[in-house]
Amino acid sequence: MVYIDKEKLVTLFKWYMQEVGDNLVSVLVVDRDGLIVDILTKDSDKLDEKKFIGAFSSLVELVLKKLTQDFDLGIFGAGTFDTDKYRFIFCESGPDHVLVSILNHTALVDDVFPYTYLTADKVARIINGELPVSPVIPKIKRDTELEKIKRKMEYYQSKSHSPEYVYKLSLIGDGGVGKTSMAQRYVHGIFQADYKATIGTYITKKECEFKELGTSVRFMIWDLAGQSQFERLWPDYLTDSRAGIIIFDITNRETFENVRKWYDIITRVALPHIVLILVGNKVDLELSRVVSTEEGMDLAKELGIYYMETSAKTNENIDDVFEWIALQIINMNIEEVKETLFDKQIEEGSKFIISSPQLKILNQHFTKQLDFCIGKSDTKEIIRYLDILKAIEKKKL
Ligand SMILES: Nc1nc2c(ncn2[C@@H]2O[C@H](COP(=O)(O)OP(=O)(O)OP(=O)(O)O)[C@@H](O)[C@H]2O)c(=O)[nH]1
Ligand SMILES: [Mg+2]
Repeated sequence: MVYIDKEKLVTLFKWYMQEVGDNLVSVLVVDRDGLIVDILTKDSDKLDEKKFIGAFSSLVELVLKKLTQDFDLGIFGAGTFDTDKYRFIFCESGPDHVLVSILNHTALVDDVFPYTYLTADKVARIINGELPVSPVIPKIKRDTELEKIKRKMEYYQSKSHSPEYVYKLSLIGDGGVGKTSMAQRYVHGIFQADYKATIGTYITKKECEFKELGTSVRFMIWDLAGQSQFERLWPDYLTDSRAGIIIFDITNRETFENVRKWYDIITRVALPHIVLILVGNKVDLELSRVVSTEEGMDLAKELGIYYMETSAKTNENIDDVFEWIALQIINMNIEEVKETLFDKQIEEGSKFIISSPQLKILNQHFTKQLDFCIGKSDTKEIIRYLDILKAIEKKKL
């Protein structure tokens, strides 16, 4: 019998209920035979919990049996079931458990589903017990078109990069390409060989620090479930992404062919000027490679983004991918400052606030970026930065 942190499960259920609101009457985790592992019921003192469970457990068991048959065929992810009073959402939560959400029958499941999957993924991780899991459920915005435009306007008017700001970074690509492995490698420094498909999305945080620059970029990493059964949730989870890593598996051509689809999905809902990078993962499996580096580069060029190759298994280039994104974010935000400094230098000959070590570091980073340059215009931009830095340096000396 595995130990399950029930306290954490209940805290998670509470968050889930809070985010979904009054329509969510009860949350249960059951095993595949329909036996209840844990339950939280709204206003449990008002409702007689035992009676409540009694009334539902046979129904839960019945529906589960049906779903489990499908599950054996490998197609069970989630299902809904309506009675005249309630709506049930069944959502697979790891190999042995199912999250059952009981809602008022008037509830709109489309609004609830993004939270359900997120909760189910966290339940699976809590039961698995290998890694720390936060029981916090973030707000998931489902905007109207007008709200979207409003927020884009706000974005354009927003101030430059601040280390306090948390950037939403989404990891996308087909199921099994290594998104979760990449996130876990980067955040927790581990690699797991067994494949556990992500349910909904898996969220972690990490700060990418640049000591020499005296700044850092904080990421909230949204690792998306790539399997197609989660398709209708993708736009909700990807909304407002500031950066994205599109991943394919260099040993699986189909995942490469779907890159364009992922590019379209994310650019439709992300913030303008999203920082994107294409990544070919699993380079440790060189003998099974079916997509060449050139093909990866060509596609990236076509999409106007950068390309890198990684291995979550051997940790090759993993930190670099995230660092590269962080630097792009910094670059986008310091461009204005740099230009002002440059103009000042020409017009007034005034002193610069930029320090020599900072100058050196910026130089190194821009030079390093030349290695990853794809489009001609990008190269021009970076050379321009380098020229500005050179001019600053000359003036300082
Ligand atoms: N050899 C090798 N295997 C990898 C690498 N990255 C991931 N894997 C394996 O590939 C499988 C799938 O990895 P995941 O990270 O779970 O894939 P995912 O993209 O998150 O999949 P979904 O959650 O279904 O979208 C697992 O068995 C991993 O161990 C890699 O760089 N090299
Ligand atoms: Mg995953």
